[in-house]
Amino acid sequence: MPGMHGSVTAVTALQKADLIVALGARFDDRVTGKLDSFAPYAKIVHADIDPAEIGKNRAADVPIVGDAREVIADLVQAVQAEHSEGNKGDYSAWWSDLNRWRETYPLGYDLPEDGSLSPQQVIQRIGQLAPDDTIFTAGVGQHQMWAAHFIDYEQPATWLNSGGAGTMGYAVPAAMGAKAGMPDRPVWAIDGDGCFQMTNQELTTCALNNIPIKVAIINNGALGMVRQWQTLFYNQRYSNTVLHSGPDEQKANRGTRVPDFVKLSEAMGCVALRCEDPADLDKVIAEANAINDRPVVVDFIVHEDAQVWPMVAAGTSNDEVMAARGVRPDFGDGEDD
Ligand SMILES: Cc1ncc(C[n+]2csc(CCOP(=O)(O)OP(=O)(O)O)c2C)c(N)n1
Ligand SMILES: [Mg+2]
Repeated sequence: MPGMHGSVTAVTALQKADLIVALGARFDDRVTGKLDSFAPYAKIVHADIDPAEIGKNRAADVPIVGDAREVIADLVQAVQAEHSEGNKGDYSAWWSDLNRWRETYPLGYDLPEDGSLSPQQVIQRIGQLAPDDTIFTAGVGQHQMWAAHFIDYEQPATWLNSGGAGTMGYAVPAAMGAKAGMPDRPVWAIDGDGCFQMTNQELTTCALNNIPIKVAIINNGALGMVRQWQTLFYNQRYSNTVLHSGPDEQKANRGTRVPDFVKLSEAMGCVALRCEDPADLDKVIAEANAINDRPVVVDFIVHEDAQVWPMVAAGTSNDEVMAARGVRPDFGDGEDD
């Protein structure tokens, strides 16, 4: 994934590429960062079914209007024709750069020191314990980025989210749609405690109409993504991002979170579970995986200060990607300037 919370390798590869083939891309600000410094060396082949997208943000050197399925087939033929002319290109130096960046800047996270649940670990374990054909959806915020980073998607169309459109509340209805369309496949909604409050009422419809989705509320007691910006750029002024009613200490506020998502979900006809202790994580996920006749909601009480890395701060250039906690990557060969 490139962009504001993309991997260092993906962001850097676009910044240093001399050719980008973009299929159905919007070149939105979450991907490009500061637009006039995005991919400065790249020629752009831009294919999109909507002619209004071509050249909207980034000028296309080769504009193609068409269905991606057909465009890809034609592009493959064109590349094969070049190859049979002997024009293959040598990408070994490029691949060794990419592999070095991948090894040096892998995605990762630290476990909280106070023994509370790590949101990244919760999401990673849900991904690992789910069958390969599971469909995942996500809301918008930190949990969305972690669901993109830490679940290994094994099959196409198993990751449904609103991307840069940022529509909070997407996870539950998207999961309903996926489950209604593919009733034999497990569907997990990875949701935030903020997002869940926008569309959770649809769970009543799930309970009444036999749409047994699974919902993981990554409950950090906060509008976490906005809180992250407040931590990093606004001197920890947590204005209007606190979703719990108790004091700010993590352990102290566990009992005072409003609403109580377990009671709320039970009231809507769901099985509701809560997990607060890392030692219970796998057991609770397995319990949720085993229930297939009713919607299940798991309230995972996670640490509120976990942050999403890497990050390109809003309005800055992708060249300024921070690998973690403000640390700029050092490519060791002058490549970082
Ligand atoms: C309708 C709407 N309002 C506000 C935002 C800005 N926004 C982006 S992420 C976010 C916080 C989401 O909180 P939560 O669902 O708890 O997710 P977390 O970041 O804590 O994982 C907000 C308010 C948005 N994308 N959409
Ligand atoms: Mg939250």
